[in-house]
Amino acid sequence: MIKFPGGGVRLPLAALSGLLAGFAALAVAELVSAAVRPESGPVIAVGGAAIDRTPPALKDWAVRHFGTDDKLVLQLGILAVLALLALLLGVLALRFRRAGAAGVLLFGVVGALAATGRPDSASTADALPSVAGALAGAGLLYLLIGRLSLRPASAPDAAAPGLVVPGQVSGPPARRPDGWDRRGFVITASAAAAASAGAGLLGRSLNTANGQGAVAARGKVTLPRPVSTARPIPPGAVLHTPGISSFITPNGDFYRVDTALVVPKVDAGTWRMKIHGKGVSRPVTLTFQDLLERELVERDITLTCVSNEVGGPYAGNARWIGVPLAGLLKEAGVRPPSRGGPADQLVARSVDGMTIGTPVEDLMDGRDALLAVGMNGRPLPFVHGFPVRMVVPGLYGYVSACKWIQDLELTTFADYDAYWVKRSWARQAPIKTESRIDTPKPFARPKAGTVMIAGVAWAQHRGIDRVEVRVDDGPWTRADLAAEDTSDTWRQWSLPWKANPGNHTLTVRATDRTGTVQTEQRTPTIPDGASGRHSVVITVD
Ligand SMILES: Nc1nc2c(c(=O)[nH]1)N[C@H]1C(S)=C(S)[C@@H](COP(=O)(O)O)O[C@H]1N2
Ligand SMILES: [Mo]
Repeated sequence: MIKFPGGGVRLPLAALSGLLAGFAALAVAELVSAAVRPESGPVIAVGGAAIDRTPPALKDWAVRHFGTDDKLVLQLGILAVLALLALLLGVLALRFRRAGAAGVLLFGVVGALAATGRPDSASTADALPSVAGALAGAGLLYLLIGRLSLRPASAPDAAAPGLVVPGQVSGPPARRPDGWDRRGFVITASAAAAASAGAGLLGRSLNTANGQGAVAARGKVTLPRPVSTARPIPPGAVLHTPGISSFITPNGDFYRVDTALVVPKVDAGTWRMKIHGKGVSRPVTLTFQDLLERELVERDITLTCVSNEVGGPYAGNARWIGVPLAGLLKEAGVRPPSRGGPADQLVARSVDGMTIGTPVEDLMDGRDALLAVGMNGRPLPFVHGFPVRMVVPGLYGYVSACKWIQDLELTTFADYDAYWVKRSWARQAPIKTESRIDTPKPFARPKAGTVMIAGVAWAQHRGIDRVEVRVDDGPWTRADLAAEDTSDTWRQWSLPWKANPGNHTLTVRATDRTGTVQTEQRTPTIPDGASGRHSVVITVD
């Protein structure tokens, strides 16, 4: 048991010192990160490292349960753990002053290792924010604990209280138990808190200012009119059943799945993308302007995440504007494997170090694989990959839809495993035929009578041929299918149902145009997407 001589108020003050030291460390790191690399402070670094190392099953669970909030939850979690450890280090420092300060330094090392170990880390300078922060924090803790240390009382011949042997009658205390520098502590603590707040705020605003150039550049982008516009959406393709997913997903409602704790703010004015690698006879480097000056096409394509559970929300349909990727690859001299090309994988690399590998054969088989620059009539939103991302009909996002692209490399699946493949997801992953009941919602309590069952079904690039619904163990009944926009988009469906009172299970299944019926075999999302049928249990009153 560690003893704290003259504990009392000094114990909570020591804990407070720990907290202040932690706060100072993070604030200084924030400020330094603005100079080294925007938004590269220790919490982001540790969070990023945690994301990279999270077992796939846990990450998948986090994505499912917190959705887009998973990153906020992670950062709040890290902050909570740090606060707790800071409190403990403060208390420890009261007894072992040097060890407490050294503990703060140790966290700096963890932050530095995390920062330099991230896939997008290019230099050891990424360790600077953590190191500087830790030095400031450790120094402050040492100083504050010094103020809390008991000063020798006026009697110079006093013995330390620890030397009193049990059984011996102790004389008057050699030090006054509260003989510490109250005034000094209050002054140091308040000055440090104020300085940290100042450094933190300054760092924050510098970091924000760093992104302003990119925001301004995006604001100035005017997308040229596509040479090939999307066919107008057929009137019968959009149902207006209340509760059904809107046919086109507005940008603000579009699902977001990525590993970026901080959304990259890429400046379109300085953006460059290289196409190079195996079988590339004419490597190219393109600017954003180069892309806008090419012939742009506009296509409706439904994107789906491999982490989407049966019935889950991670699918969205948008009208994309972009450069056909096949044409660019051909100009670079790339041939698909079926025409003797040596590369069977295109690896897209993003500014945040993500790598996504796509079969070259799929990219060049005539489907609308795009280097997208626009989403629903606007330049890509930052969260969806501004300035340039890939969109490939028929493939899950993790093998096709790299956001914030900065490099395209032709290679082989044998030679290179992309980010998610290293984390036990499949190398190749076409989207599985799926259907979802949007309405009624699970555990809804509609009134007896006619109830509209409705939802969406997708089998991108194959197309949906039929959707059927079953109530309890009854027969499969064909739902009314909305008109098809393209085989690359989802299809809405609905079925009016005469509902009798009681509990009912509604189940849906889709059949795609290859004749494949959505399997009832349940598989998890790992390694290549969930399968099974979506059911909803409701009570009819
Ligand atoms: N740079 C980068 N691109 C990425 C990812 C990522 O983590 N980083 N995630 C991929 C995954 S798993 C999916 S499903 C899609 C999602 O795109 P969205 O967030 O625009 O819906 O982006 C893909 N592109
Ligand atoms: Mo995904």
